[in-house]
Amino acid sequence: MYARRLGTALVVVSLASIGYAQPAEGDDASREGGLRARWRFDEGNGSMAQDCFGGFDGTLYTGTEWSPGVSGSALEFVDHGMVWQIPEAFDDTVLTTQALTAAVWLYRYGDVPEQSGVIFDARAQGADAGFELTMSADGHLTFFTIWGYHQIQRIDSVSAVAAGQWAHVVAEFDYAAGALRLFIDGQEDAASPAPVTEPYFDDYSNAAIGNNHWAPGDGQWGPFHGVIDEVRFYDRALTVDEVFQLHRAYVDYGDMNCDGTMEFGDINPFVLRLSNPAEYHEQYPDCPDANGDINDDGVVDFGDINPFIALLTGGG
Ligand SMILES: [Ca+2]
Ligand SMILES: [Ca+2]
Ligand SMILES: [Ca+2]
Repeated sequence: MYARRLGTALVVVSLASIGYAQPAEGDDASREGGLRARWRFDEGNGSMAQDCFGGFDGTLYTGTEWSPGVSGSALEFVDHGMVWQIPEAFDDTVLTTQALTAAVWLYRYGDVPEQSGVIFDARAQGADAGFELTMSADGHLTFFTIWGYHQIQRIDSVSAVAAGQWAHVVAEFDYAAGALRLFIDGQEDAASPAPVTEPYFDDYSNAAIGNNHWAPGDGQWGPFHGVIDEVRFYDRALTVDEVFQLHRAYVDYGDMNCDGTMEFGDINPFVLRLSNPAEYHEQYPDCPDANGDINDDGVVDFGDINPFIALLTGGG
């Protein structure tokens, strides 16, 4: 019934004019105070991953592959894939407020049944300080901070990050509020108390993205097993609304085939996403669900049909 109604509505759309405004990406540092590092992975080739904000450039370990990203290019982390040798000053000089937000886009392959992967690793040698963000084999996130030997404050996500599509993940440590929080696709997923009284930053170990940063020495490889893009760190806890807006800053509303514009070619993919999400993700593996969530309620469903049409016809 819904498909029939949708089909009728889209015939009407085909007679109308098109207007579409590309969302701004939100690069303006003054609007997002506290940004301290940002790895865009947009180089697309070479052996370095530049931090375009803080200058904490990392080196690609042999085997790290460039890949299409949620924005420009990204990096694939399987086997020995890793951005490493991120200068140790990253966490002991820029995160001195004892509050941090890590934000990252992830594309989880989900085909490794028994492996837990590292997203970001800033633990000190000897594990007496630092923090780490990881993902379990079934897609659940874990974020923890360490202060003093083995004094771990940890939070696990309630939800699993879906495999085979892009997801925006944010991990926060908020000293003032005494809380750890995790967000998935702009929505708070988990929160827990964190009565921290000691620094969590380490002062003598490099950081890494996508793998255990000691693996070249100890052989304990822990690849994320997927693609990571747009890694950001802030020296404060972003608000719930800021996390939501940061996620939305990357969304190309209505661009269901991810060709960079919204036009009539997006109608059939939009209908497919509504009627058969699995088939949609098979056909458009690089497209985030959020592109179809036109009304910003966190799901792609029939409530997005009218906003989609409005956007397509320039009325949205
Ligand atoms: Ca990128
Ligand atoms: Ca399109
Ligand atoms: Ca929606």
